[in-house]
Formats: sequence, C-alpha cells, structure tokens
Amino acid sequence: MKLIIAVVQDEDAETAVQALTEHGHRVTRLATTGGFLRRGNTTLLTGVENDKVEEVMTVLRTTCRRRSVFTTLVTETPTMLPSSVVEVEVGGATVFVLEMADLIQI
Ligand code: 2BA
Repeated sequence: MKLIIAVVQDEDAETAVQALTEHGHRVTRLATTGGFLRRGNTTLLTGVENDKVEEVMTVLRTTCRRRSVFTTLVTETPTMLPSSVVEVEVGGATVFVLEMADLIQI
C-alpha cells in the first residue's frame, strides 16, 4: 500500500477532493502553509493500494493546474537593496508517494 501526500493550491483543493471521493478514494484534507510563499495551500492524504496510485495521479493531473503568482522578496541583508516583486510558478501539485506498512482503523 502507498500513502500519497499531495500539496495542492487552495483553489484546486475542492475539485480534487470531490474527484478523488467520486473515484472511491478516501481523503484527508489539511490546511497547510508553503514555506517559500508563506501563503495557505492544502495537503491531501490518501491511502491506496499500489494499483490505484496511477488513478490518483490522473485525478490530480486533471484537477490541479499551474498558476503564476507574484510575491515580494524582502531583502534582509546589510546591503539594504529594495524589496523586489518576482513571478513564481506554483503547482499543479507536489506529490510524495510513500510506502505504507499498514493502514489500521480502530
Ligand atoms: P511554497 O514553499 O510556498 O512554494 C511555492 C512556489 O514557490 C513553488 O511551487 C516554487 O515554484 C517556488 N519556490 C519554492 N521554493 C523556492 C526557492 N527556494 N526559490 C525559488 N522559488 C521557489 P511548487 O514547487 O509547485 O510548490 C508548491 C508547494 O508545495 C510549496 O509551497 C510547498 O508547500 C510544497 N512543496 C514543494 N516542494 C516541496 C518539498 N520538496 N518538500 C515539502 N513541500 C514541498
């Protein structure tokens, strides 16, 4: 079995959760924050059999899209250079697929 951890954008989370549950997958949705942009994103946890990993990946590929966002980089060095606005391309989804020893429900 595998544990799939997917970091997705908040804008795509509802559609992704809906599609995953429609395909019969169980999902846990966590409110998380990206370390670089320091803005909210969503982390989805899904435990699946090995042969279902590709199905989950297909759902994520079709529901999560890449977007450009602008962010301000604050300079904290002694050079005192002004803060600059940079364009960053975020997700689709960042997906971790982990080997899962057991799934125990009590
Ligand atoms: P954030 O850390 O807020 O990163 C948002 C986007 O900023 C990233 O999109 C990437 O395009 C850019 N970025 C991140 N670190 C950067 C850096 N040091 N220099 C330049 N640009 C940088 P994604 O790669 O699609 O990542 C989206 C979110 O997925 C991340 O939000 C983070 O929450 C998570 N993530 C991505 N890679 C990860 C990893 N290796 N481990 C844990 N979480 C990860």
